Amino acid sequence: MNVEELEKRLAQLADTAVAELGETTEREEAIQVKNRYLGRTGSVQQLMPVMREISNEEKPRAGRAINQRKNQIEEAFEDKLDELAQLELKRRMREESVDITLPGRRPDVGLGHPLRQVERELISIFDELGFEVAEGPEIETDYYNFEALNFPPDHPARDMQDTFVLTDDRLLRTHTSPVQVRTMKAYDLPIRIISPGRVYRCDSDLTHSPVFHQVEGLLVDVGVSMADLKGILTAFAQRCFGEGTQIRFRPSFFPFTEPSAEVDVECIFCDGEGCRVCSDTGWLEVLGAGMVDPNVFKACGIDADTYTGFAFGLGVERIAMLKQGISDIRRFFENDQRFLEQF
Ligand code: FA5
Repeated sequence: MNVEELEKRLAQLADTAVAELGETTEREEAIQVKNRYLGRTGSVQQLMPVMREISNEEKPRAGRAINQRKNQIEEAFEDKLDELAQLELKRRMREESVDITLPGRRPDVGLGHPLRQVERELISIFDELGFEVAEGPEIETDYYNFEALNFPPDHPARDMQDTFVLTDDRLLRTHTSPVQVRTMKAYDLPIRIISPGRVYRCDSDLTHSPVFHQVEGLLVDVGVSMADLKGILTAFAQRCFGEGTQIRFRPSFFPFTEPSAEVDVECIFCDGEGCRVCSDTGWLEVLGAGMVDPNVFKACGIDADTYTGFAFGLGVERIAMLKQGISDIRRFFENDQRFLEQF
């Protein structure tokens, strides 16, 4: 074989090696092709004995041809490995990528209890009307819950509020009115407070719960009249139930207020027309109120000739039931998540 023939042979080998490498789709396959041509027993190596047939002058030219073709195959092999690595990378990116168009999973977020929501709203309404929050204990003495509020011992009015008695002198407070007494005894006049909190009565049906919440209101100053009570409660009703809501006072009795009234708001379900919720009266009862009885002032050391005041007490559950259209008070205390999540 002369040098021209060797060059031709090498060119053919290199062309087929490059073509075969071009066909490969796996790294292992490409390595096998390369070894078949450039390995120790590969096609190029098998041409080596031919060198003996080539004249000494032509040997350098033959050597250059061998190296050139070896490099050509080597380069095609390296290019192929790069190409396969790029394809592999693209495949993995496709498989492992995150689909950002998938809808996310919502975490369970805790919400305020419907009663707490209404209580907060009531506090913020009275805050706007200038009332500060005062608090008192849930375990009370007979003195603060009854005696100082003008309930004489053994007076039948005590039966109005069925009491959970703890010891001779301790009981679970039946209303938030004891905070009136505590505040009047502890603070200077004038006083303008509300007192939200939990109260207890031995009482249970669709509209009565043994544990419920009240918000007490108390305003004491010189020259406070029933007209101020009506003005504050009207402003409250319109903020709580909507612009233009009317209220009415019905005569009532509480030992600690004189005169006393029960206050109704115009039915928010029928705008006063009469419906099932208001038993066709057009009105809904929401709270008790009245002018502070002089005997209560006396118990608190306040001069009833100089000062007058009004007080009111509303049931938070009752207001929440009206605002949220709930017909059974027990729903608030069952902790049924399906119910609570609606608010
Ligand atoms: C009182 O408790 C008086 N302390 C309110 C008061 C304060 C009058 C200041 C005058 C001056 P009464 O027992 O009516 O009043 O209760 C007030 C409100 O609490 C009621 O209108 C009602 O909305 C709510 N309520 C009473 N009992 C229950 C109960 N068992 N479950 C849920 N709400 C109740």
